Amino acid sequence: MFEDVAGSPPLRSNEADLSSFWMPFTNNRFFKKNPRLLASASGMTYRTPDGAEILDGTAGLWCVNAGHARAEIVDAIARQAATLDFAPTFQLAHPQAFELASRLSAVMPAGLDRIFFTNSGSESADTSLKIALAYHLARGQGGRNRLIGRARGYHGTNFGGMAVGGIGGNRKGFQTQLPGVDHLSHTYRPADAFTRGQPAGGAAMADELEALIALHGAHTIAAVIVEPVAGSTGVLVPPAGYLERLREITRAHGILLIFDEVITGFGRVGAATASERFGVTPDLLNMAKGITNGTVPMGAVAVSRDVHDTIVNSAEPGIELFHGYTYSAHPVATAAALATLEIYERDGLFAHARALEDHWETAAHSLRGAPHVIDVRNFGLMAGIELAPRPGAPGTRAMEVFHRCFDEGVLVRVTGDIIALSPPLIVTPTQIARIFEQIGKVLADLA
Ligand code: PXG
Repeated sequence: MFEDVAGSPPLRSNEADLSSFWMPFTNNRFFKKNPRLLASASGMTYRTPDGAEILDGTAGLWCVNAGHARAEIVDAIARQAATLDFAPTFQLAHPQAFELASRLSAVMPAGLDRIFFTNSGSESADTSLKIALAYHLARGQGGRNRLIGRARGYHGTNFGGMAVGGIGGNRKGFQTQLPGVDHLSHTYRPADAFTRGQPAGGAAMADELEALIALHGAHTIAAVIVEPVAGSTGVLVPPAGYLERLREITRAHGILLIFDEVITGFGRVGAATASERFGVTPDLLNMAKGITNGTVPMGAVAVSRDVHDTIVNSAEPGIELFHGYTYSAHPVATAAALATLEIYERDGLFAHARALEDHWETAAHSLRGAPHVIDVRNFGLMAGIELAPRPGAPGTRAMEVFHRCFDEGVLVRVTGDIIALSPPLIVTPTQIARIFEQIGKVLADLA
């Protein structure tokens, strides 16, 4: 509310503007007293409305993998909007939707060559869970309707993803959750602190799934969903053998395995997918974010031929899967994704990220011994720097690092007391040094 009264001080336009936008996952009351705004971006750099340059240590929100404002993507979006702004994909389609699905299936793990389009990671999560349920029903095993997620897992904020997610704060404010959901333990062990890359001992940890199967019965379980590397809760790297063992157990019991690769897809771990990097192929693989380099909302689920064919071939004549979105394979998002894949391939960005990984690891671990740092974790071009929380005020120490780094020109991301880093894959060694030096400088001077 504002008073438009003659004689009162002129209304600052930004006051009115800031009040209407209810910001997601934000302390709105704090932000609106201390706004930090981004006005433009190119390459590795954001600019504030005042013209200050901010080095992007987070690829926006884990999505701008090829760097900002790539001309080919910008042009493709503009051209597409002018040529075919929208086309339904219910009972109609446009050619680029098919082209993109084929191109995507070529970068997915072998066998995952059926693509369902969504508009976000959250929609990919719910889509993958629904496909898993439809698959078992189509096989005459409709009793398999239990879904298994993992503690500290993040699969977005829709009802399915929220339920299988393992973040208490994202669930406990909402009174209704999907029934029949259980969770594996997360894979973080404090004893693994400062491990470079993957810790050891993952197979034994994954054996916990056998215990859940013994508890519920395999005949009640539809799917297990995990992020190969948990991103949002602070870069939790899977211990060696963990994903392999999950695959063995799920396969042995007829349970589908879903990898949520919304963060790990498109080069973040030095390969097209974490599945490829770890050599473990799930039945369904969820994407979003980097699929369009963050430019236009889009997500997708890559589905195995068997899961797809089981559903499609066993359906009554007519629609086989009663699911989809107005904007599934939206023409503008499709054009952005095609241009993005072209850049990833032409510039060899996934291999480039892989080649930078050792350098990135060394730079990240240079913070070992810096004040408050109790762990450094890394995989691909991801790093988590965990700080000891301030007694009685968890989260405030990392939040202060975020604010001070921003004000001194480096964008980092924080979750709890963990600093999470995931730069665009075009980052240079000099920029990597700048990111970690900036964090070190702030930590040296932090209560
Ligand atoms: N799955 C995973 C693994 C994700 O990381 C989603 C699903 C949901 O995607 P959408 O597009 O619906 O937001 C995500 C999203 C953070 C952060 O700070 C991470 C995400 C989103 C916002 C912030 O770590 N990941």
